[in-house]
Amino acid sequence: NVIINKQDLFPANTSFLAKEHKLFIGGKWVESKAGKSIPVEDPATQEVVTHVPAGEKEDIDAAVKAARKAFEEGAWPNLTSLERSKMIWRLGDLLEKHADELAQLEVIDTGKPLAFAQTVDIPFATSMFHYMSGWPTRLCGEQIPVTTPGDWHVYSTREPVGVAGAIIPWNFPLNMLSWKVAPALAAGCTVVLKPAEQTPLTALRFAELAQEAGFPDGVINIVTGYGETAGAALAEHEDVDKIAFTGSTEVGKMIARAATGNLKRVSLELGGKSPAIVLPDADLQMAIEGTANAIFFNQGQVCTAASRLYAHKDIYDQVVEGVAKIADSLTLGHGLDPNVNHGPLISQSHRERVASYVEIGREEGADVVTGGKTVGNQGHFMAPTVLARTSPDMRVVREEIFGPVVCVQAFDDDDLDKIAKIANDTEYGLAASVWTQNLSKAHLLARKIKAGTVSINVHNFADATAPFGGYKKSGWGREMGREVMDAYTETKTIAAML
Ligand code: TXE
Repeated sequence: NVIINKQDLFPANTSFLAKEHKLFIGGKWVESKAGKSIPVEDPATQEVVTHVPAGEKEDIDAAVKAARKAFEEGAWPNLTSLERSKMIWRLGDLLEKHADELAQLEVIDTGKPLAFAQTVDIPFATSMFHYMSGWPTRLCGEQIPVTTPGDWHVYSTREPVGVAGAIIPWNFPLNMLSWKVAPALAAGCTVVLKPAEQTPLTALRFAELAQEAGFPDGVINIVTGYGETAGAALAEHEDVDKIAFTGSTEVGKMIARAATGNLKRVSLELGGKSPAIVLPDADLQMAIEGTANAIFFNQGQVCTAASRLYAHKDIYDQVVEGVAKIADSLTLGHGLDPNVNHGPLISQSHRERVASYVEIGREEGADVVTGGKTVGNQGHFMAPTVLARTSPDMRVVREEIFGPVVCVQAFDDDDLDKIAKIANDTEYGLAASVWTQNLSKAHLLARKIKAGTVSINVHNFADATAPFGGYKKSGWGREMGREVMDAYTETKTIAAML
Protein backbone atom coordinates (compact mmCIF):
# COMPACT_ATOMS: atom_id res chain seq x y z
CA ASN A 1 0.00 0.00 0.00
CA VAL A 2 1.66 3.21 -1.18
CA ILE A 3 1.76 5.96 1.40
CA ILE A 4 1.65 9.23 -0.49
CA ASN A 5 4.93 10.94 -0.75
CA LYS A 6 4.35 14.60 0.03
CA GLN A 7 7.21 15.57 -2.29
CA ASP A 8 5.25 14.12 -5.19
CA LEU A 9 2.40 16.56 -4.70
CA PHE A 10 2.14 19.78 -6.65
CA PRO A 11 3.61 22.60 -4.53
CA ALA A 12 0.24 24.36 -4.79
CA ASN A 13 -1.41 21.32 -3.19
CA THR A 14 1.23 20.95 -0.50
CA SER A 15 0.67 24.52 0.58
CA PHE A 16 -3.10 24.18 0.20
CA LEU A 17 -3.14 21.17 2.54
CA ALA A 18 -0.92 22.98 5.04
CA LYS A 19 -3.27 25.96 5.18
CA GLU A 20 -5.57 26.82 8.01
CA HIS A 21 -8.84 26.34 6.14
CA LYS A 22 -11.75 28.69 6.59
CA LEU A 23 -15.28 29.14 5.34
CA PHE A 24 -15.85 31.28 2.26
CA ILE A 25 -18.66 33.71 3.06
CA GLY A 26 -19.46 37.06 1.44
CA GLY A 27 -16.18 37.03 -0.50
CA LYS A 28 -14.10 36.62 2.68
CA TRP A 29 -12.38 33.72 4.39
CA VAL A 30 -13.84 33.47 7.86
CA GLU A 31 -13.58 31.09 10.80
CA SER A 32 -16.58 29.04 11.82
CA LYS A 33 -18.45 30.65 14.70
CA ALA A 34 -18.21 27.62 16.98
CA GLY A 35 -14.56 26.98 16.08
CA LYS A 36 -15.04 23.23 15.52
CA SER A 37 -13.24 21.31 12.80
CA ILE A 38 -13.47 18.17 10.68
CA PRO A 39 -10.45 15.94 10.05
CA VAL A 40 -9.99 15.16 6.35
CA GLU A 41 -8.78 11.63 5.74
CA ASP A 42 -7.00 10.08 2.77
CA PRO A 43 -9.15 6.95 2.43
CA ALA A 44 -6.27 4.94 0.98
CA THR A 45 -3.95 5.51 3.96
CA GLN A 46 -6.32 6.72 6.67
CA GLU A 47 -3.88 9.54 7.25
CA VAL A 48 -5.46 12.85 8.29
CA VAL A 49 -4.22 15.23 5.58
CA THR A 50 -5.76 18.44 6.89
CA HIS A 51 -8.69 19.87 8.86
CA VAL A 52 -11.54 22.06 7.66
CA PRO A 53 -14.06 24.04 9.69
CA ALA A 54 -17.21 22.29 10.87
CA GLY A 55 -19.62 25.06 9.97
CA GLU A 56 -22.96 25.04 11.77
CA LYS A 57 -26.29 26.84 11.70
CA GLU A 58 -24.84 30.26 12.53
CA ASP A 59 -22.34 29.97 9.69
CA ILE A 60 -25.07 28.91 7.29
CA ASP A 61 -27.10 31.92 8.45
CA ALA A 62 -24.16 34.22 7.68
CA ALA A 63 -23.64 32.62 4.27
CA VAL A 64 -27.32 32.89 3.35
CA LYS A 65 -27.32 36.51 4.45
CA ALA A 66 -24.33 37.22 2.21
CA ALA A 67 -25.94 35.37 -0.70
CA ARG A 68 -29.21 37.29 -0.19
CA LYS A 69 -27.39 40.63 -0.15
CA ALA A 70 -25.46 39.74 -3.30
CA PHE A 71 -28.68 38.66 -5.00
CA GLU A 72 -30.76 41.70 -4.07
CA GLU A 73 -28.29 44.54 -4.08
CA GLY A 74 -24.81 43.32 -4.92
CA ALA A 75 -22.91 43.61 -8.15
CA TRP A 76 -24.26 40.32 -9.54
CA PRO A 77 -27.75 41.45 -10.61
CA ASN A 78 -26.29 44.61 -12.11
CA LEU A 79 -24.01 42.76 -14.49
CA THR A 80 -25.24 42.30 -18.03
CA SER A 81 -26.06 38.79 -19.18
CA LEU A 82 -22.91 38.81 -21.26
CA GLU A 83 -20.74 39.84 -18.31
CA ARG A 84 -22.17 37.00 -16.21
CA SER A 85 -21.65 34.62 -19.08
CA LYS A 86 -18.00 35.61 -19.47
CA MET A 87 -17.36 35.25 -15.74
CA ILE A 88 -18.77 31.73 -15.65
CA TRP A 89 -16.70 30.84 -18.72
CA ARG A 90 -13.60 32.28 -17.03
CA LEU A 91 -14.20 30.05 -14.02
CA GLY A 92 -14.34 27.07 -16.39
CA ASP A 93 -11.02 28.21 -17.86
CA LEU A 94 -9.47 28.43 -14.40
CA LEU A 95 -10.62 24.88 -13.59
CA GLU A 96 -9.02 23.78 -16.84
CA LYS A 97 -5.81 25.64 -16.06
CA HIS A 98 -5.56 23.99 -12.63
CA ALA A 99 -6.95 20.62 -13.74
CA ASP A 100 -3.92 18.57 -12.74
CA GLU A 101 -3.77 20.04 -9.25
CA LEU A 102 -7.50 19.64 -8.76
CA ALA A 103 -7.35 16.02 -9.94
CA GLN A 104 -4.60 15.30 -7.42
CA LEU A 105 -6.60 16.88 -4.60
CA GLU A 106 -9.62 14.83 -5.59
CA VAL A 107 -7.56 11.63 -5.39
CA ILE A 108 -6.29 12.46 -1.90
CA ASP A 109 -9.81 13.27 -0.76
CA THR A 110 -11.77 10.43 -2.38
CA GLY A 111 -9.22 7.69 -3.10
CA LYS A 112 -10.17 7.42 -6.76
CA PRO A 113 -7.45 6.56 -9.31
CA LEU A 114 -5.77 9.67 -10.71
CA ALA A 115 -6.51 8.79 -14.34
CA PHE A 116 -10.24 8.81 -13.56
CA ALA A 117 -10.08 12.17 -11.81
CA GLN A 118 -8.11 13.52 -14.78
CA THR A 119 -10.40 12.17 -17.46
CA VAL A 120 -13.81 12.30 -15.80
CA ASP A 121 -14.15 14.44 -12.67
CA ILE A 122 -12.27 17.57 -13.63
CA PRO A 123 -13.07 17.77 -17.37
CA PHE A 124 -16.75 17.20 -16.58
CA ALA A 125 -16.74 20.01 -14.03
CA THR A 126 -15.01 22.27 -16.53
CA SER A 127 -17.51 21.44 -19.25
CA MET A 128 -20.36 22.30 -16.88
CA PHE A 129 -19.08 25.85 -16.41
CA HIS A 130 -18.29 26.27 -20.09
CA TYR A 131 -21.63 24.88 -21.24
CA MET A 132 -23.69 26.74 -18.62
CA SER A 133 -21.95 30.01 -19.45
CA GLY A 134 -24.04 30.03 -22.62
CA TRP A 135 -27.35 30.31 -20.75
CA PRO A 136 -27.32 33.86 -19.34
CA THR A 137 -27.56 35.27 -22.85
CA ARG A 138 -30.15 32.75 -24.01
CA LEU A 139 -32.66 32.58 -21.19
CA CYS A 140 -35.81 34.24 -22.44
CA GLY A 141 -39.57 34.05 -22.12
CA GLU A 142 -42.12 34.26 -24.90
CA GLN A 143 -44.92 36.36 -26.23
CA ILE A 144 -48.24 34.59 -25.58
CA PRO A 145 -51.26 34.67 -27.97
CA VAL A 146 -54.02 34.69 -25.31
CA THR A 147 -57.58 33.44 -25.82
CA THR A 148 -59.20 36.15 -23.67
CA PRO A 149 -61.09 38.68 -25.84
CA GLY A 150 -59.60 42.18 -26.11
CA ASP A 151 -56.30 43.74 -27.04
CA TRP A 152 -53.54 42.21 -25.01
CA HIS A 153 -49.82 42.16 -24.79
CA VAL A 154 -48.99 39.10 -22.71
CA TYR A 155 -45.51 37.73 -22.32
CA SER A 156 -43.42 35.65 -19.94
CA THR A 157 -40.00 36.34 -18.46
CA ARG A 158 -37.49 34.09 -16.73
CA GLU A 159 -36.09 35.32 -13.44
CA PRO A 160 -33.52 33.70 -11.16
CA VAL A 161 -35.21 31.91 -8.28
CA GLY A 162 -32.98 33.71 -5.76
CA VAL A 163 -30.61 32.19 -3.21
CA ALA A 164 -29.82 28.59 -4.11
CA GLY A 165 -28.58 26.09 -1.54
CA ALA A 166 -26.59 23.04 -2.64
CA ILE A 167 -25.74 19.92 -0.66
CA ILE A 168 -23.49 17.43 -2.37
CA PRO A 169 -21.99 13.96 -1.76
CA TRP A 170 -18.43 12.63 -1.66
CA ASN A 171 -18.24 10.38 -4.73
CA PHE A 172 -17.52 13.12 -7.32
CA PRO A 173 -16.92 16.24 -5.20
CA LEU A 174 -15.93 18.93 -7.72
CA ASN A 175 -18.13 17.42 -10.38
CA MET A 176 -21.20 17.45 -8.12
CA LEU A 177 -20.37 21.02 -7.15
CA SER A 178 -20.35 21.98 -10.83
CA TRP A 179 -23.73 20.32 -11.43
CA LYS A 180 -25.27 22.67 -8.88
CA VAL A 181 -23.21 25.85 -8.91
CA ALA A 182 -22.81 26.32 -12.68
CA PRO A 183 -26.55 26.32 -13.54
CA ALA A 184 -27.40 28.40 -10.47
CA LEU A 185 -24.96 31.10 -11.56
CA ALA A 186 -26.12 30.87 -15.17
CA ALA A 187 -29.69 31.51 -14.07
CA GLY A 188 -28.55 34.57 -12.08
CA CYS A 189 -28.90 33.01 -8.62
CA THR A 190 -26.42 33.31 -5.78
CA VAL A 191 -25.27 30.14 -4.05
CA VAL A 192 -24.47 28.59 -0.67
CA LEU A 193 -22.83 25.20 -1.07
CA LYS A 194 -22.14 22.60 1.58
CA PRO A 195 -19.74 19.91 0.39
CA ALA A 196 -19.75 16.42 1.93
CA GLU A 197 -17.84 16.30 5.23
CA GLN A 198 -15.61 13.53 3.83
CA THR A 199 -14.52 15.53 0.76
CA PRO A 200 -14.38 19.30 1.26
CA LEU A 201 -11.04 20.04 -0.41
CA THR A 202 -11.83 20.85 -4.04
CA ALA A 203 -14.80 22.99 -2.98
CA LEU A 204 -12.48 25.21 -0.92
CA ARG A 205 -9.94 25.36 -3.76
CA PHE A 206 -12.83 26.17 -6.09
CA ALA A 207 -13.74 29.17 -3.93
CA GLU A 208 -10.21 30.52 -4.40
CA LEU A 209 -10.61 30.18 -8.16
CA ALA A 210 -14.01 31.89 -8.04
CA GLN A 211 -12.32 34.83 -6.31
CA GLU A 212 -9.68 34.85 -9.03
CA ALA A 213 -12.38 34.80 -11.72
CA GLY A 214 -13.76 38.00 -10.19
CA PHE A 215 -17.12 36.88 -8.83
CA PRO A 216 -18.63 39.65 -6.72
CA ASP A 217 -18.76 39.10 -2.94
CA GLY A 218 -21.49 36.78 -1.75
CA VAL A 219 -22.35 35.26 -5.12
CA ILE A 220 -20.60 31.99 -4.22
CA ASN A 221 -20.38 30.89 -0.58
CA ILE A 222 -18.86 27.63 0.65
CA VAL A 223 -19.62 26.30 4.13
CA THR A 224 -17.91 23.03 5.05
CA GLY A 225 -19.68 21.06 7.75
CA TYR A 226 -21.63 17.98 8.70
CA GLY A 227 -24.99 17.05 7.26
CA GLU A 228 -27.06 17.01 10.43
CA THR A 229 -25.87 20.50 11.39
CA ALA A 230 -24.81 22.66 8.42
CA GLY A 231 -26.74 20.61 5.84
CA ALA A 232 -29.96 20.56 7.82
CA ALA A 233 -29.71 24.31 8.55
CA LEU A 234 -29.37 25.04 4.83
CA ALA A 235 -32.26 22.75 3.85
CA GLU A 236 -34.67 24.33 6.32
CA HIS A 237 -33.49 27.93 5.98
CA GLU A 238 -36.39 30.32 5.52
CA ASP A 239 -34.40 32.65 3.27
CA VAL A 240 -33.15 30.01 0.83
CA ASP A 241 -35.34 29.86 -2.29
CA LYS A 242 -34.15 26.60 -3.74
CA ILE A 243 -32.27 23.57 -2.53
CA ALA A 244 -30.47 21.11 -4.79
CA PHE A 245 -29.36 17.86 -3.19
CA THR A 246 -27.46 14.79 -4.31
CA GLY A 247 -27.10 11.93 -1.85
CA SER A 248 -29.00 9.11 -0.22
CA THR A 249 -32.74 8.64 -0.69
CA GLU A 250 -33.16 8.69 3.08
CA VAL A 251 -31.58 12.14 3.47
CA GLY A 252 -33.33 13.27 0.28
CA LYS A 253 -36.67 12.71 2.01
CA MET A 254 -35.45 14.73 5.01
CA ILE A 255 -34.45 17.57 2.69
CA ALA A 256 -37.87 17.51 1.04
CA ARG A 257 -39.53 17.67 4.45
CA ALA A 258 -37.26 20.47 5.68
CA ALA A 259 -38.00 22.44 2.53
CA THR A 260 -41.71 22.57 3.25
CA GLY A 261 -41.16 25.36 5.86
CA ASN A 262 -40.90 28.07 3.21
CA LEU A 263 -41.83 25.76 0.31
CA LYS A 264 -38.49 26.33 -1.33
CA ARG A 265 -37.97 24.68 -4.70
CA VAL A 266 -36.35 21.26 -4.38
CA SER A 267 -34.38 19.09 -6.76
CA LEU A 268 -33.16 15.70 -5.58
CA GLU A 269 -30.73 13.31 -7.21
CA LEU A 270 -30.84 10.19 -5.08
CA GLY A 271 -29.99 6.53 -5.03
CA GLY A 272 -30.21 3.94 -7.74
CA LYS A 273 -30.16 0.24 -8.47
CA SER A 274 -29.59 0.51 -12.16
CA PRO A 275 -29.90 -2.48 -14.48
CA ALA A 276 -27.63 -3.42 -17.37
CA ILE A 277 -29.36 -5.81 -19.75
CA VAL A 278 -27.29 -7.96 -22.07
CA LEU A 279 -29.33 -9.43 -24.92
CA PRO A 280 -28.09 -12.63 -26.57
CA ASP A 281 -27.02 -10.84 -29.74
CA ALA A 282 -24.75 -8.34 -27.94
CA ASP A 283 -21.12 -7.89 -28.88
CA LEU A 284 -20.05 -9.95 -25.87
CA GLN A 285 -16.56 -8.61 -25.49
CA MET A 286 -17.91 -5.07 -25.48
CA ALA A 287 -20.78 -5.92 -23.15
CA ILE A 288 -18.55 -7.70 -20.63
CA GLU A 289 -16.00 -4.87 -20.53
CA GLY A 290 -18.73 -2.24 -20.49
CA THR A 291 -20.84 -3.78 -17.75
CA ALA A 292 -17.78 -4.54 -15.59
CA ASN A 293 -16.73 -0.92 -15.91
CA ALA A 294 -20.30 0.14 -15.17
CA ILE A 295 -20.12 -1.36 -11.68
CA PHE A 296 -16.44 -1.15 -10.76
CA PHE A 297 -15.77 2.43 -11.93
CA ASN A 298 -15.18 4.67 -8.90
CA GLN A 299 -15.36 1.49 -6.76
CA GLY A 300 -19.08 1.27 -7.52
CA GLN A 301 -19.71 4.53 -5.66
CA VAL A 302 -21.71 5.96 -8.53
CA CYS A 303 -25.40 6.75 -8.34
CA THR A 304 -25.92 5.23 -11.80
CA ALA A 305 -23.71 2.14 -11.19
CA ALA A 306 -25.00 -0.97 -12.98
CA SER A 307 -25.45 -2.99 -9.81
CA ARG A 308 -28.05 -5.32 -11.36
CA LEU A 309 -26.67 -7.17 -14.34
CA TYR A 310 -29.11 -9.26 -16.38
CA ALA A 311 -27.70 -11.61 -19.00
CA HIS A 312 -29.75 -13.81 -21.33
CA LYS A 313 -29.43 -17.46 -20.30
CA ASP A 314 -27.57 -18.34 -23.53
CA ILE A 315 -24.69 -16.05 -22.63
CA TYR A 316 -25.05 -15.88 -18.83
CA ASP A 317 -22.06 -18.11 -18.00
CA GLN A 318 -19.78 -16.20 -20.35
CA VAL A 319 -20.88 -12.87 -18.88
CA VAL A 320 -20.36 -14.00 -15.28
CA GLU A 321 -16.96 -15.44 -16.11
CA GLY A 322 -15.90 -12.38 -18.14
CA VAL A 323 -16.96 -9.83 -15.51
CA ALA A 324 -15.32 -11.88 -12.73
CA LYS A 325 -12.10 -12.04 -14.74
CA ILE A 326 -12.07 -8.26 -15.06
CA ALA A 327 -12.81 -7.92 -11.32
CA ASP A 328 -9.78 -10.10 -10.58
CA SER A 329 -7.56 -8.12 -12.91
CA LEU A 330 -8.10 -4.77 -11.19
CA THR A 331 -5.15 -3.34 -9.27
CA LEU A 332 -6.08 -1.99 -5.84
CA GLY A 333 -4.03 0.71 -4.17
CA HIS A 334 -3.45 4.41 -3.71
CA GLY A 335 -5.02 6.46 -6.47
CA LEU A 336 -1.81 8.40 -7.06
CA ASP A 337 0.02 5.19 -7.97
CA PRO A 338 -0.23 5.11 -11.80
CA ASN A 339 -0.64 1.31 -11.83
CA VAL A 340 -3.76 1.46 -9.69
CA ASN A 341 -7.20 1.34 -11.29
CA HIS A 342 -9.30 0.55 -8.23
CA GLY A 343 -9.11 2.73 -5.13
CA PRO A 344 -10.49 2.36 -1.61
CA LEU A 345 -14.05 3.05 -0.52
CA ILE A 346 -14.67 6.44 1.02
CA SER A 347 -14.65 5.49 4.72
CA GLN A 348 -14.44 2.72 7.23
CA SER A 349 -18.14 2.85 7.98
CA HIS A 350 -18.99 2.71 4.30
CA ARG A 351 -16.72 -0.30 3.76
CA GLU A 352 -18.39 -2.05 6.70
CA ARG A 353 -21.75 -1.35 5.13
CA VAL A 354 -20.69 -2.72 1.73
CA ALA A 355 -19.05 -5.79 3.29
CA SER A 356 -22.16 -6.48 5.35
CA TYR A 357 -24.24 -6.50 2.17
CA VAL A 358 -21.99 -9.20 0.74
CA GLU A 359 -22.64 -11.26 3.88
CA ILE A 360 -26.36 -10.68 3.48
CA GLY A 361 -26.05 -11.87 -0.12
CA ARG A 362 -24.22 -15.02 0.98
CA GLU A 363 -26.91 -15.74 3.56
CA GLU A 364 -29.61 -15.17 0.98
CA GLY A 365 -27.98 -17.85 -1.18
CA ALA A 366 -26.03 -15.80 -3.74
CA ASP A 367 -22.94 -17.39 -5.20
CA VAL A 368 -19.86 -15.25 -4.48
CA VAL A 369 -17.97 -15.85 -7.73
CA THR A 370 -15.12 -13.55 -6.82
CA GLY A 371 -14.20 -10.88 -4.25
CA GLY A 372 -16.51 -10.58 -1.30
CA LYS A 373 -13.82 -9.54 1.13
CA THR A 374 -12.10 -6.48 2.50
CA VAL A 375 -8.45 -6.08 1.57
CA GLY A 376 -5.47 -4.99 3.70
CA ASN A 377 -5.19 -3.42 7.12
CA GLN A 378 -4.74 0.11 5.97
CA GLY A 379 -7.17 2.02 3.78
CA HIS A 380 -10.77 1.11 3.10
CA PHE A 381 -10.17 -1.41 0.34
CA MET A 382 -12.79 -3.87 -0.78
CA ALA A 383 -12.29 -6.51 -3.46
CA PRO A 384 -14.44 -6.10 -6.58
CA THR A 385 -17.21 -8.61 -6.09
CA VAL A 386 -19.45 -10.64 -8.37
CA LEU A 387 -22.57 -12.23 -6.88
CA ALA A 388 -24.13 -14.75 -9.25
CA ARG A 389 -27.39 -16.70 -9.13
CA THR A 390 -29.07 -13.84 -7.36
CA SER A 391 -32.85 -13.53 -7.45
CA PRO A 392 -35.33 -10.65 -7.54
CA ASP A 393 -36.32 -10.69 -3.85
CA MET A 394 -32.83 -10.67 -2.36
CA ARG A 395 -31.89 -7.54 -0.44
CA VAL A 396 -28.64 -7.31 -2.42
CA VAL A 397 -30.74 -7.00 -5.57
CA ARG A 398 -33.23 -4.51 -4.14
CA GLU A 399 -31.13 -2.16 -2.00
CA GLU A 400 -28.42 0.26 -3.04
CA ILE A 401 -25.02 -1.07 -1.91
CA PHE A 402 -22.93 1.75 -3.42
CA GLY A 403 -19.81 -0.36 -3.70
CA PRO A 404 -18.07 -2.66 -6.19
CA VAL A 405 -20.66 -5.41 -5.92
CA VAL A 406 -22.65 -6.61 -8.91
CA CYS A 407 -25.62 -8.99 -8.74
CA VAL A 408 -25.90 -11.07 -11.90
CA GLN A 409 -29.14 -12.73 -12.90
CA ALA A 410 -30.16 -14.76 -15.95
CA PHE A 411 -33.31 -14.18 -17.98
CA ASP A 412 -34.74 -16.41 -20.66
CA ASP A 413 -37.26 -14.14 -22.34
CA ASP A 414 -37.03 -12.56 -25.75
CA ASP A 415 -40.16 -10.50 -25.23
CA LEU A 416 -39.17 -6.87 -24.70
CA ASP A 417 -42.10 -6.11 -22.38
CA LYS A 418 -41.06 -8.92 -20.09
CA ILE A 419 -37.43 -7.80 -20.15
CA ALA A 420 -38.49 -4.23 -19.34
CA LYS A 421 -40.54 -5.57 -16.43
CA ILE A 422 -37.41 -7.17 -15.00
CA ALA A 423 -35.47 -3.93 -15.44
CA ASN A 424 -38.27 -1.93 -13.83
CA ASP A 425 -38.58 -4.24 -10.82
CA THR A 426 -37.03 -1.66 -8.48
CA GLU A 427 -37.98 1.33 -6.33
CA TYR A 428 -35.39 3.35 -8.21
CA GLY A 429 -35.17 4.70 -11.74
CA LEU A 430 -31.98 6.61 -12.34
CA ALA A 431 -30.25 4.80 -15.19
CA ALA A 432 -30.16 1.64 -17.27
CA SER A 433 -28.21 0.21 -20.16
CA VAL A 434 -29.09 -2.14 -22.97
CA TRP A 435 -26.44 -4.18 -24.73
CA THR A 436 -27.36 -5.50 -28.19
CA GLN A 437 -26.39 -5.15 -31.83
CA ASN A 438 -30.02 -4.77 -32.80
CA LEU A 439 -30.52 -1.02 -32.48
CA SER A 440 -34.19 -1.13 -33.14
CA LYS A 441 -34.68 -3.52 -30.21
CA ALA A 442 -32.43 -1.31 -28.11
CA HIS A 443 -34.50 1.80 -28.76
CA LEU A 444 -37.78 -0.05 -28.18
CA LEU A 445 -36.50 -1.36 -24.88
CA ALA A 446 -35.20 2.10 -23.95
CA ARG A 447 -38.75 3.45 -24.33
CA LYS A 448 -40.11 0.83 -21.94
CA ILE A 449 -37.57 1.31 -19.15
CA LYS A 450 -38.51 3.70 -16.36
CA ALA A 451 -35.21 5.47 -15.82
CA GLY A 452 -33.92 9.00 -16.34
CA THR A 453 -31.06 7.88 -18.60
CA VAL A 454 -31.05 4.76 -20.76
CA SER A 455 -27.77 4.09 -22.53
CA ILE A 456 -27.22 1.74 -25.43
CA ASN A 457 -23.98 -0.25 -25.55
CA VAL A 458 -22.51 2.02 -22.89
CA HIS A 459 -23.39 2.76 -19.25
CA ASN A 460 -22.96 5.76 -16.94
CA PHE A 461 -23.60 8.28 -19.71
CA ALA A 462 -23.80 11.85 -18.47
CA ASP A 463 -22.99 15.10 -20.24
CA ALA A 464 -23.37 18.79 -19.43
CA THR A 465 -25.83 19.14 -22.31
CA ALA A 466 -28.14 16.20 -21.50
CA PRO A 467 -30.85 16.16 -18.79
CA PHE A 468 -30.03 13.84 -15.89
CA GLY A 469 -32.21 12.68 -13.00
CA GLY A 470 -34.41 9.96 -11.72
CA TYR A 471 -37.82 8.34 -11.82
CA LYS A 472 -39.42 7.01 -8.64
CA LYS A 473 -37.21 7.06 -5.49
CA SER A 474 -34.22 8.25 -7.52
CA GLY A 475 -35.37 11.81 -7.13
CA TRP A 476 -37.11 14.92 -8.32
CA GLY A 477 -36.27 17.04 -11.32
CA ARG A 478 -33.49 17.07 -13.86
CA GLU A 479 -30.02 18.53 -13.76
CA MET A 480 -27.93 19.64 -16.73
CA GLY A 481 -29.00 20.41 -20.27
CA ARG A 482 -31.65 23.01 -21.01
CA GLU A 483 -33.97 21.51 -18.41
CA VAL A 484 -31.88 22.49 -15.41
CA MET A 485 -32.64 26.13 -16.11
CA ASP A 486 -36.24 25.43 -15.02
CA ALA A 487 -34.94 24.40 -11.60
CA TYR A 488 -33.20 27.73 -11.01
CA THR A 489 -35.73 30.15 -12.51
CA GLU A 490 -39.22 31.41 -11.88
CA THR A 491 -41.37 32.12 -14.91
CA LYS A 492 -43.38 35.32 -14.67
CA THR A 493 -46.37 36.17 -16.86
CA ILE A 494 -46.85 39.87 -17.55
CA ALA A 495 -50.24 40.78 -18.97
CA ALA A 496 -51.14 44.22 -20.31
CA MET A 497 -54.62 45.17 -21.50
CA LEU A 498 -53.98 47.62 -24.32
O1 TXE B 1 -25.05 10.01 2.16
P1 TXE B 1 -25.80 11.27 2.70
P2 TXE B 1 -23.89 9.15 2.89
C1 TXE B 1 -26.09 6.79 -0.97
C2 TXE B 1 -25.32 5.50 -1.00
C3 TXE B 1 -24.55 5.57 0.27
C4 TXE B 1 -25.56 6.19 1.18
C5 TXE B 1 -25.02 6.85 2.42
O2 TXE B 1 -26.19 4.42 -0.97
O3 TXE B 1 -24.15 4.32 0.73
O4 TXE B 1 -26.19 7.15 0.38
O5 TXE B 1 -24.00 7.82 2.09
C6 TXE B 1 -25.50 15.67 3.69
N1 TXE B 1 -29.63 17.36 6.23
N2 TXE B 1 -25.46 7.86 -1.71
O6 TXE B 1 -24.24 8.89 4.30
O7 TXE B 1 -25.87 11.22 4.18
C7 TXE B 1 -24.11 15.13 3.89
O8 TXE B 1 -23.38 15.95 4.77
C8 TXE B 1 -28.96 17.91 5.21
C9 TXE B 1 -25.91 8.05 -3.06
O9 TXE B 1 -22.62 9.81 2.65
O10 TXE B 1 -27.06 11.38 1.93
C10 TXE B 1 -23.59 15.15 2.46
O11 TXE B 1 -23.18 16.46 2.11
N3 TXE B 1 -27.88 17.35 4.64
C11 TXE B 1 -25.38 9.24 -3.66
C12 TXE B 1 -24.83 14.77 1.65
O12 TXE B 1 -25.93 15.05 2.49
C13 TXE B 1 -27.48 16.16 5.12
C14 TXE B 1 -24.14 9.84 -3.23
C15 TXE B 1 -24.90 13.30 1.22
O13 TXE B 1 -24.80 12.49 2.34
C16 TXE B 1 -28.13 15.53 6.20
C17 TXE B 1 -23.83 9.58 -1.84
C18 TXE B 1 -29.26 16.19 6.75
N4 TXE B 1 -29.95 15.65 7.77
C19 TXE B 1 -24.48 8.59 -1.15
N5 TXE B 1 -27.51 14.37 6.45
C20 TXE B 1 -25.74 9.57 -5.07
N6 TXE B 1 -27.02 9.68 -5.38
O14 TXE B 1 -24.87 9.80 -5.88
C21 TXE B 1 -26.48 14.27 5.57
N7 TXE B 1 -26.44 15.35 4.76
